[in-house]
Amino acid sequence: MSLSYELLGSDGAARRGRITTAHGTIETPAFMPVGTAGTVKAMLPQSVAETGAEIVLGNTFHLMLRPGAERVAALGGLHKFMNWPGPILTDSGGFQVMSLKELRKLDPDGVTFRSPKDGSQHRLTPESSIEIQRLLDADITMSFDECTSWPAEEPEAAFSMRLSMKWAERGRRAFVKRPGYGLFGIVQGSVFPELRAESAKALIDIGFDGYAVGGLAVGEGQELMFGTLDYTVPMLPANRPRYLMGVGRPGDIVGAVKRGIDMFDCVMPTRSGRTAQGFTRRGEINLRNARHRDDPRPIDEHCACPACTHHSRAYLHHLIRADEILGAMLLTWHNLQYYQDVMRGLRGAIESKTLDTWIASFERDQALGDI
Ligand code: PRF
Ligand code: ZN
Repeated sequence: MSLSYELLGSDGAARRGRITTAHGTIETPAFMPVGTAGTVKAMLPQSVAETGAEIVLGNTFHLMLRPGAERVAALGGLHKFMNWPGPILTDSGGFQVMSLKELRKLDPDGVTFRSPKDGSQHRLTPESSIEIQRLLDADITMSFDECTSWPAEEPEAAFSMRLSMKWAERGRRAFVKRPGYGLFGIVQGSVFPELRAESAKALIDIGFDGYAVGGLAVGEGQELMFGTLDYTVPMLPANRPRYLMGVGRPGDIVGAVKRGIDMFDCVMPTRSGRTAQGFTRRGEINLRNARHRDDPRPIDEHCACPACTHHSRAYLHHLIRADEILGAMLLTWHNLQYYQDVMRGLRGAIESKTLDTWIASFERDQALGDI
């Protein structure tokens, strides 16, 4: 038996579910903090768990280069290595390699690239990506794909999507089935309905334990992203989890949950936490801004995170201006707490079938702005 998905309830297209993996369960809709290099930056693993996160994401690309997948395997796998006992999903590397631009070369069999760290040459194929993710001991392995760049003409998007589908099939064959572990396929096809349909069908024919929607949040904007989800998500099997890759801001997540997505990951809360950007019920704030200099209030009086329970905006502003590490730590914690609070709110609203009123209230608060 691979990992399992249980549909617990629904409100419109939105789903309340539970994924059971080898390392524990994940209540969905879920947000996965990004732990690219075996760490959710600036957070202890137990602090990540305290925010309510039940699964973190790791990256094939970064970990194969440093410290190396074989080394992680010899040390007992990524859970033990980073002291995160819960579920881990790893991205397959293709998306990260693409950002190298001139340092990579794509061919029908895979991607050759140079390490941005030391210039050494490496290669990823559908099979080697799956093998690396097995060595890392990922509960959820992602298919090796090409994220079609934006904007793309239809022929180019079709070629790219069909390559990803061939790779998905090769990955499925290379994947070693183990109880509680699973492999997800990734739907591509840019913003073309016929291509998304062809991609979804190809993946469903191969058969995966979950289905991701890739190739979005790459510059197309929220309206086109939601439009693509409107026709793509209904093509995916109802008895499998659905994951929207690399999304997003709180408003993007809320809109995608409404459209039937179960899982998300994004660097936004963690990266922003290191650049003074805070996410709140009242929208986004920049703690570097001088308006916070003399403010004794917390970021959000309703937030249970350490930044909000023990510290003023004035203190956080000071830490950030002084480039103190604690500033990044506290703001990262707050942002992850806020994201998990949003997910908890969404799960509760789906359970009670009050998602529309919950979303209306969420949008009203966001529009009010910080006070
Ligand atoms: N493919 C993979 N990882 C991803 C994406 C994708 O399309 C995206 C798109 N937003 C983020 N991360 N493998
Ligand atoms: Zn807080």
